[in-house]
Amino acid sequence: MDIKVEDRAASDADAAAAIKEAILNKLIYSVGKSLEAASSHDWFVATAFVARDRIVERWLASIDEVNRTGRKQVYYLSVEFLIGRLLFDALTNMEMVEPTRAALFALGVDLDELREVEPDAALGNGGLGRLAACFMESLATLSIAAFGYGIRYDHGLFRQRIKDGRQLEYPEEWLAFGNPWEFQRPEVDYEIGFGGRIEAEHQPDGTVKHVWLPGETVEAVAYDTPIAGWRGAHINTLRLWSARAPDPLRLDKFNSGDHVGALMDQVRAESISKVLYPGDTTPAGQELRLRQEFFFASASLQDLVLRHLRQHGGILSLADKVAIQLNDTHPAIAVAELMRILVDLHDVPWRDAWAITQATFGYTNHTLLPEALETWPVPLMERLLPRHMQIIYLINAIHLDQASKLADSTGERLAAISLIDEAHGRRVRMGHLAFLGSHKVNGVSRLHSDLLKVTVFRELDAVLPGRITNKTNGVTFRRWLKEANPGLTSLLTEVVGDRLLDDARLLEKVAAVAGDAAFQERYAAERRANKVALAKLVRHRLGIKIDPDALFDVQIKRIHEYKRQILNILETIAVYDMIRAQPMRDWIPRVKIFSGKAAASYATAKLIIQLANDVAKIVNADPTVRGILKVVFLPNYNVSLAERIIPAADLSEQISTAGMEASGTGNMKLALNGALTIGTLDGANVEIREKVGADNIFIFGLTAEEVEAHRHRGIDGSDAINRSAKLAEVLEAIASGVFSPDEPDRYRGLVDILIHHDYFMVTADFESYYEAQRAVFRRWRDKRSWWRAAALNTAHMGWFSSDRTIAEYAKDIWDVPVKPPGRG
Ligand code: GPW
Repeated sequence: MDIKVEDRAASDADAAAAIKEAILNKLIYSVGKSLEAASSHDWFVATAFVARDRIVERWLASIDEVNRTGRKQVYYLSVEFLIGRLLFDALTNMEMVEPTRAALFALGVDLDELREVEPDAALGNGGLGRLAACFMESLATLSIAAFGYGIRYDHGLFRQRIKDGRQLEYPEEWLAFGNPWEFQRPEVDYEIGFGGRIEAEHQPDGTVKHVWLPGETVEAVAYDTPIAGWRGAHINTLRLWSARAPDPLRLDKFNSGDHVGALMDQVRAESISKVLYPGDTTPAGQELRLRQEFFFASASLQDLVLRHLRQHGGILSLADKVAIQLNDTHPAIAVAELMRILVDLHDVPWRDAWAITQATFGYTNHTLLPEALETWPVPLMERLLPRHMQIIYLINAIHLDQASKLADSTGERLAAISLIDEAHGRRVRMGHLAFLGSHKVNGVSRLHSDLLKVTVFRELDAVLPGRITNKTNGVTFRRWLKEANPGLTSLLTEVVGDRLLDDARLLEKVAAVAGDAAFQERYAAERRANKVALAKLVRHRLGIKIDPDALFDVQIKRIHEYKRQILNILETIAVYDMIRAQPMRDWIPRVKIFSGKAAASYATAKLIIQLANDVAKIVNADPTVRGILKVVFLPNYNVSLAERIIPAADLSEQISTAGMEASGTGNMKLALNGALTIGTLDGANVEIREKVGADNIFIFGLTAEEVEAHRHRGIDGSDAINRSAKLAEVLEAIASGVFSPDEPDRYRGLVDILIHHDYFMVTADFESYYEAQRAVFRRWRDKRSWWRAAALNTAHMGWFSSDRTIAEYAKDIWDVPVKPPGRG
């Protein structure tokens, strides 16, 4: 036994020595710096290269294995991949963290400092993009042969600064110092057409062949990033497309002195992959967004079809060897593009092409919000993608013809299921196109999937029953438990064994010790260390001192009216009023932590940010409060900041208007790390409650059904306000300028909305939320009971691993085998 331990120590030392050599080698020969001259960034790049080398060896082996066996490939098409930093993902999954730490230590470098040097790859807005990143990791972990396809934006999600309480947006520059994880593939490029015209060629056999002659072409160039699964068992590729002009410049123009004009075509072409989510409030912005969507959908399809033909010879076997998942409707134009490829380029008869298309695609819906369901004006589609518009019309004609033969068909129903929305100035419904073109359509939580059947896809579900299924979201525990919270993970590993990250369901074993005083003490100690670290970060970034022993009440997510940060702010003010009324009561110290970005064009959301900051300013400076209540708005929320906040959170705010949050995934990350949830019965909260038990979660508010009924009766908030003196007082304070003395009317409009047009049910849910918060306090006073509940949350969250989610997709939608990790 002793010998074995010594052996392991010796081999750890060997591993560290080898990594040290490799890092030095990279620093000198790949970065081109001496030890003395190297900056932290140079050390980061050298270390990343060493990790990458290890990954690349296995990557090539994975690709070889997939080619040899000819097994089915999964393609995940997503306009967003919110990956964040990759260094710890790579080191963790290659099981290199400790030897790398030791190697760097021997070189006088601190791994945790290097970690902070890496910029976040923020190629996504929020939950949808982060889900895609978690899925990529789980796909590799389960040894599924998969590609992620997306866009390599030069500038990801904007950097947020808060000035005088207001959000300012700045361009984000993640590529400024290069990207050590990616491989440019200049030889992998495809022509993407736009505009132009269609020629109909009459064939000898009487059929007509359509040839699209685009008026403009752009090139898509591939950049590949290897994604390592847990324990490095399998490595997949994230292939992101960058736009190039076919001609780098117009030399004739340049030489005639028009130096700027010579670059015009290049600028126009490259604007496609310039920024994530270009503002779409103008027609030009909308057109750019559609160009982005077609650009990456077409490049991805051309690429995967070529790979399929090389591996398997004929196009007719496509659906047997390829599964394509559409991450929301953003890539939905791929349905028409695949039909064009099959029918126009490979002469597949329409009916067969349609069968292949449907068998190949699956579509995931992530929202019920009408304004988020994509539709494109028919004239824009006709101009930009004329052949695709023809194909969409034909798909629609056949679909409506079939539906009209059903017994209960009505004109109203046909209008509802048509690919063309005639009611809002003729628009193509991309959700409908994705639905028709797929064999399975899934929502992202049970409640959401159920609601899909009675709301947006009610009529389509009636005509095409059985297509809608549910796949409740999950998160990768490698990043959101082990990397974000290594201390807690060690403790949990002691309890459940070192296969914890191979099989998250093992966490159930923690339930047996949740009431154990010694375990609770260690659990709480890990939590406290994380809170001390977050307090330090808050102090450093904002100059605000917060008490690590206070209750950290956290709401971190995009700022949106339906997510109801405002409800949280109202409760904050109500508590502030109470503290001022009775300053000497035995208040429980609490810190309200907000973080999140508002869309640049979303005025109300930006006003909510300002209100949070204005309230923070007043409350934090009030001597009567004496630090009992602190309010913190942490700027520039991103994946890396989430990794710092989540392990330090005591209370997780998941308070959206019921029926509006499709799933949520932050709710899962927080509960996994031991925060108790205060939330509505919305999205995945419903399933979280089932798993962790109703006693270990604070549920309040109207249900989705009640919200619906309430809206029917009207959305005026006056009644609710009249019934709650507290709420009336809080609203009056905000409206009269207590928190905006420099501009007393600043929030008058916001309050008016709550009073007269409370679509999001803030006023209706206020009292119930307030009471739930009081229940939180009562529980917090009983620390044994609190830590037991926290540990039970951790114990019962195993089901929310994205490994479980991906295994379900593999079985029910893609029909591909999975190989769980850690078993040879
Ligand atoms: F509107 N989600 C998101 F459905 O982050 F497309 N961005 C989006 O554009 C959309 C959805 C879209 C989120 C949902 O709001 C959230 O509830 C869900 O957990 C997440 O997608 C992943 O499914």
